[in-house]
Amino acid sequence: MGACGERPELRRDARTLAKALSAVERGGDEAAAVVAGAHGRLGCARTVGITGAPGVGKSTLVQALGLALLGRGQSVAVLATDPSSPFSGGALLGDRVRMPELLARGGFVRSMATRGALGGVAAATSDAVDVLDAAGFDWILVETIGAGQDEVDVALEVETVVVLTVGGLGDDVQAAKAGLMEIGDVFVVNKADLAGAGAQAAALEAALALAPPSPWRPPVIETTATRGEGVAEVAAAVDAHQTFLDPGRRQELRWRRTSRRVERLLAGMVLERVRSAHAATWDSVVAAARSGELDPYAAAARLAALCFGEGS
Ligand SMILES: Nc1nc2c(ncn2[C@@H]2O[C@H](COP(=O)(O)OP(=O)(O)OP(=O)(O)O)[C@@H](O)[C@H]2O)c(=O)[nH]1
Ligand SMILES: [Mg+2]
Repeated sequence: MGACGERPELRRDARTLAKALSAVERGGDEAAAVVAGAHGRLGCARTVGITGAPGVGKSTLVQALGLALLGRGQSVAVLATDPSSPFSGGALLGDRVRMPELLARGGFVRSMATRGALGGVAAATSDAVDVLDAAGFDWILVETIGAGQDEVDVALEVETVVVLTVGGLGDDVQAAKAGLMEIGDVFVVNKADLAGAGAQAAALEAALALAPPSPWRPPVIETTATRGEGVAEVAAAVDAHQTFLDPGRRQELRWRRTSRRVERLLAGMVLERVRSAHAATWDSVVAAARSGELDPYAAAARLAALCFGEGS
């Protein structure tokens, strides 16, 4: 890992990047080759995830934050993941279209559909982050819908997680329902121009106060992303969290992420191997589980035994 300030010319040829990201999207050997090519040129980009329920203003905030970072003379790539593609098939071009200013100012924006990639959307995201990191971007902003475990996994692929909510949806802390309280480093209540933002911010503060003491205390910031209000505060909070991530903490994050990534890929590979090498048995065991003849543990154990050549 060389000195980040002395990296060679940015490899931001849009076509090369697009090809590499498409390979990552397809997964398999192609993705493996792209990731191998990026390996050894990683670790210089700062990575930030922006997650939250559909429509809370993630793309709007990402663009505004991206513009603030570009304004410092730094380079910015945005990755929008689309984990629920069957339901939001139309979102593919949407995120590009929603960030015209960022594109006009030289930001790179890419939406990813990750159907079928080995290890799912989190695997494809980490591969794509590698591609953009190796390409020399200073900042990689990952937008993802915070709606379930997949999205929590995606958020764990980045260093700084920004959880976006809005007010006016009742007393519940939306972030808590989606399992996002634990992973947020910065909490943002967007649409502060509408009613309920203050109450939502107070509810978040109250929920955070219940968390065990930790060396990083996540701030709660109100924004009106459409007007750029509060965006400088979000950028400052992201900076502060990045500073908090001293080399030791950053290294630890990277280790944990790498372990998860290896495990995820291994699990996917083993599953694929068993499925293709023992297709007939696979079908019959799954059928037996479906009919209730085998319980799920017994079915999984029987298929697992195939990996190690024990029984059939
Ligand atoms: N009033 C108000 N509207 C906003 C604000 N920020 C975003 N919006 C609007 O909210 C709508 C959704 O914004 P997006 O940025 O597309 O939200 P998103 O979270 O990226 O949406 P998905 O990617 O579809 O989940 C758009 O019509 C925005 O103009 C804000 O601060 N105030
Ligand atoms: Mg969006």
